[in-house]
Amino acid sequence: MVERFLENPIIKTTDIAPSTPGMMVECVLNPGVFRFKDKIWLILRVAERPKQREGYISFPVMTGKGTPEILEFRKDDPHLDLSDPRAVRYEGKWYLSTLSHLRLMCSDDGIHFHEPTNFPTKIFGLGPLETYGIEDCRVSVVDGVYCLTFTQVSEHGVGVGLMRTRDWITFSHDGMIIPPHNKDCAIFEEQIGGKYYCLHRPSGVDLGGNYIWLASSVDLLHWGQHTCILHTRPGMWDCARVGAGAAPIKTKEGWLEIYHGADFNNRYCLGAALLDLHHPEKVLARSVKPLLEPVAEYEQTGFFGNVVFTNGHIVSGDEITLYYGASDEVICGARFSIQEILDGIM
Ligand code: MAN
Repeated sequence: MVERFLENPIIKTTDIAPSTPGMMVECVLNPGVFRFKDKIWLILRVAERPKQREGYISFPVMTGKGTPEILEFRKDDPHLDLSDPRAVRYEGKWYLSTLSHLRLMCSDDGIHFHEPTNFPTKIFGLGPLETYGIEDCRVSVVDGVYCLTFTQVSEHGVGVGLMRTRDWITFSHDGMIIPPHNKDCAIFEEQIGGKYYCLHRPSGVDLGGNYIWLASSVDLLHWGQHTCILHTRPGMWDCARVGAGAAPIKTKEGWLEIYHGADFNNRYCLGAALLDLHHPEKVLARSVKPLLEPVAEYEQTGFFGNVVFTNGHIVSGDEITLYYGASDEVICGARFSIQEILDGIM
């Protein structure tokens, strides 16, 4: 049912120049995807840290002034916890082991990507809510405007930021639209009953769980009427956490959402959910088995193995071209038929 690109992985860390001298690109992952000027564009997440010294762990954090500062700890320091490669915990305080920014690339064929000229290609975290970086950007086109929702990370927590642009040259910075702990926010590309809608994912709670929620808004900035619509499922591939991918795809059967689910071993797969066209809080169907599982070598081995994660796709007729991060280290592509997905879940 899934056809992976033969060229996978299509973007690797060695294809990407570090943002500043002295940095190493550790991961390129989780791209948002959009069409613009007759090309296919990715807004990828580039995760960097300095070249590592033997016996030490070092990583950058952004200062409020927008310049990176390097923190370094001895690996044998008893106050240090490095049990998750994505995080650093020192004396009870959490940091990320890499600092992420967003990077633009474009392509004529959707397979071979290059950095465009005449566009600002790097978007860095700014201000106190983005000192640990910005991640996993979704791009929805709403009323002809590209709406970028992305994860803002800082010592204050993880929340959803919004930027908007028409031309990818000037951006409005609309700040945090959903406060911590929250991520995986995808805005629907059409209004339903005169309102905008989004999917989002609160997390890190003791009561409840990592579930997908729906919210509505009249201006894309202020979100309310929050409704929990999709839970994790005990014993299944999405038992520990679920989160939306990119903007839901409108089909005659309903809104088709490709989402990620993880189990308690942090194995990330992708599945589909179908939401009612007029009442998107109603989940009509959902994948029993994943649509995409980490089975290829590049999906099982890397910075954080056994992960396939998506937040971007292009739709053309019945075909979804899905872009995804594999093992949190490289970018891949795969094609699906919408009809086959619908037939498989209904
Ligand atoms: C998080 C996400 C992604 C990442 C996965 C797997 O849930 O925010 O950034 O790809 O974990 O590590």
